[in-house]
Amino acid sequence: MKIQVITLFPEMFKPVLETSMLFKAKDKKLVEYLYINLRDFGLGNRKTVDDTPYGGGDGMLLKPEPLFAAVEYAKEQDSKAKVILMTPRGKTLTQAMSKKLSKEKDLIIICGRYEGYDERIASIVDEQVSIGEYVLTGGELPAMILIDSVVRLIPGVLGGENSAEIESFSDGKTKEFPQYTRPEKFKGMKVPEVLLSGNHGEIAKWRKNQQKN
Ligand code: 6GU
Repeated sequence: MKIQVITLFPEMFKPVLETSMLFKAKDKKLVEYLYINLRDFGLGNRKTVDDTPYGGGDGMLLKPEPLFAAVEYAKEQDSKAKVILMTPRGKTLTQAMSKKLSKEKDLIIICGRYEGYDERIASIVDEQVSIGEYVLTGGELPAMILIDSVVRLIPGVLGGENSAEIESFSDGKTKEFPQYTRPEKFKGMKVPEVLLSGNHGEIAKWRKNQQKN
């Protein structure tokens, strides 16, 4: 999967996407991250990307021309990619959405910034996505969250786990059961007896029961 990110702050992504599983996914060539700096599509000598809102109001909005030009550039690399706009006004990201997106061939993700963007960008976007009921300063952190949740579902990314195991949590509602590792006793807290029993039937029953709480 090729993921192109349109942002004014490409440097925010590298520490996150170049670490741990997200880096391993790239290293295994299961995913490719490309950053498109919106500033490069800014207008005039000053590479302007924002302007004041019609009708008045606080703050600046991302202008349509640089946004359209950046998306057109990304589409030239990848005409079939799905275009996603990160915005607090979008549909809230769910595990089901991530699963669907993980089956896409490629993605183009636009990060909103400042106080907003010119609404006309919506006309060339396939989906508007939010990550929850709160407002952040920009779409960069939400984009990284979306990328993390999508990339881990690409077959081969989570090497050690089998897909059935991933599947069982993939509705996003079924909680993971609590787990323990050595030592058996730590600061007076003991690992539940059933997990030490070797009785696989009882262990499975206990885990299922724990997921209901
Ligand atoms: Cl996608 N963007 C911003 N700026 N704030 C958010 C968000 C997105 N999702 C939740 N809050």
